[in-house]
Amino acid sequence: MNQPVMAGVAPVNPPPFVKHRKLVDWVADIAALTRPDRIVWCDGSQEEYDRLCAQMVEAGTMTRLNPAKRPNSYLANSDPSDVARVEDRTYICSENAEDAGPTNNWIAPAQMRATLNGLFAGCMRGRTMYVVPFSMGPLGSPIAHIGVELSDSPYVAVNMRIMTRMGRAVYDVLGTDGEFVPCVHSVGAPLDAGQADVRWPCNPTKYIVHYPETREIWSFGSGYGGNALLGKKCFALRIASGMGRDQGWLAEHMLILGVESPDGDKRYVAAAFPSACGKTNFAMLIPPEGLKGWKVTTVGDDIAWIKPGPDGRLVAINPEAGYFGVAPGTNAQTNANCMASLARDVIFTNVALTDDGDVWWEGMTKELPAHLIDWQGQDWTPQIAAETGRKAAHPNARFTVAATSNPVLDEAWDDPNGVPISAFIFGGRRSSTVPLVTEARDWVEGVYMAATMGSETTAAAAGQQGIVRRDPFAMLPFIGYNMSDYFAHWLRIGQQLATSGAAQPKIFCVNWFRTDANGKFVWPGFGDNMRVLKWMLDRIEGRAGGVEHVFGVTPRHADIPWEGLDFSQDMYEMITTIDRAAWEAELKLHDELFDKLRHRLPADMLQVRQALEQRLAGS
Ligand code: O2Y
Ligand code: MN
Repeated sequence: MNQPVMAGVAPVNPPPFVKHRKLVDWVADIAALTRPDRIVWCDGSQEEYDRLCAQMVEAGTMTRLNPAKRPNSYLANSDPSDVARVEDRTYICSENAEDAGPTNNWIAPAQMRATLNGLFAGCMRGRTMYVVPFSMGPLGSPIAHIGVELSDSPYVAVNMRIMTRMGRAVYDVLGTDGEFVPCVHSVGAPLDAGQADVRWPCNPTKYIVHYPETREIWSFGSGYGGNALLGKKCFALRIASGMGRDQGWLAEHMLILGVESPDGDKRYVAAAFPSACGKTNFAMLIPPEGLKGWKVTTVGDDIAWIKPGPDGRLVAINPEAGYFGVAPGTNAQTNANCMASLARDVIFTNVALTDDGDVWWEGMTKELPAHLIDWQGQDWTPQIAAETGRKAAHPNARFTVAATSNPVLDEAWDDPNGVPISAFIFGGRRSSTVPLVTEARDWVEGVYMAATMGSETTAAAAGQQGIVRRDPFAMLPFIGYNMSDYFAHWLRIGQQLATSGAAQPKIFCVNWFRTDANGKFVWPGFGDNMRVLKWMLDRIEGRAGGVEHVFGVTPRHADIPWEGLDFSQDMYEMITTIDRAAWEAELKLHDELFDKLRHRLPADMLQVRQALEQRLAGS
């Protein structure tokens, strides 16, 4: 495809398999603005991946790990200022501020475009601009959508190859005029002629910007994770949530797992938990010995796109093709399947390097290594750690690995038709108040439960840690429009299911994190969460009992399968009792949330709140 050459601008030179005029013109426009030295059209091949990794090893961005220990794997260490998503620099730039809503940062699109035009002008000088075509979801699936990321980071290009279906086949799906979401990314560190590069270029000024009406993403200044791999949080959640609202589907911060009973009955559930609350562990759960014969398989560990299928039922795909999981705390006990996934072909970011060329992070082994190079390139020993509190790995250190490395990958994970969803699970991290598990009595009550979820801030977002915040649907940092409209959209989806006669998935709320008087977790969690999952499946089949309380329906001790676990009635009460005073205080916090969201808040939410208060008063 011919493209006029502009003086001083790298030639666009699209390869013959690119037949999309609008795409080529857009690449030319962005090159004219950002002025890269060269443009590389990624084909997604192994050869290209190996070449870019070798280039980054040469540049000092990555270290190749000992192939005898960790074949075909790398360690990247970021700049210490660029280690997590930057929520305070993330914007939803809708024309109307009210459409972004009170939970999002908003700047008028024209003003933001003026700012970004200034920042992006010449920002790729001295660098290569990679054209990264990707499909979110199985190629050609009716549930999938396409994006193209232009980035001056080879780290982004190789991570996108793992995290998405990236490469040449995407152009075949795009054809001459297919739709794609344009994503522009720069680390914001142009190089003058002859200027030496740094290991991890980035810019102290950061902007992660979404234009929902034109469905564009612009990211400046960060090379890390969700800020830079634009298919993930930016596209698959913030932009896609708006597409879902307009087109009648859901883009959710949810894992998807398959559960198969010993009799071979299989169901799929989708579960939303706040960032770094063990979603990957739940998605790869190994049932305990006592529940032999049960099998859990992974469709996805972080994001679900859910659409009504041909028969009206909700079906889901994982739009991603890999996992960008938190390393610290992952070990053979907490997640053996994940550890097996990480045996080879991994990019680690911000973990520590062992003396024999392998990786280590806090919680990986009980025994501490005698010596490491920490995530900032400094010597680390257990003594240094004890004296200074310095971590070997950053708490938000990550691994990037292909879904196909997961030993319990579901057979339908790549099915373009998606998998039918039988239940939604919403989980917060609460040390008190919220019971281990509660079933909503109906869809509206379930939406209320999800809307009022509370959780603690984590290392996944830069800023303060350990503060409880409301995190509706675990979507607070990821919703691309007004949160109240999002609640209304969920209510609408429920109504549509009801009127179409398709079964509404049941909605459950879980809390693995209640603590005892000493602040210790009471529930063992991890594989034992299978016990709760089994109760949910039995409820779906109408086979299990429970007790109704102010908030919904919770199993009695006798309703949970306890084979192989000594968990007394007293302990169970500790994590399931409804404390009236705590709930009265909780309702006040719900009011604070609803007050913030009052402008477009659906009346249903206030009605459920009212009913809850009345039940509490009568309890
Ligand atoms: O810090 C980052 O950029 C990664 S955040 C992340 C990565 C994978 C899955 N979920 C999350 C999240 O913050 O929810
Ligand atoms: Mn997440």
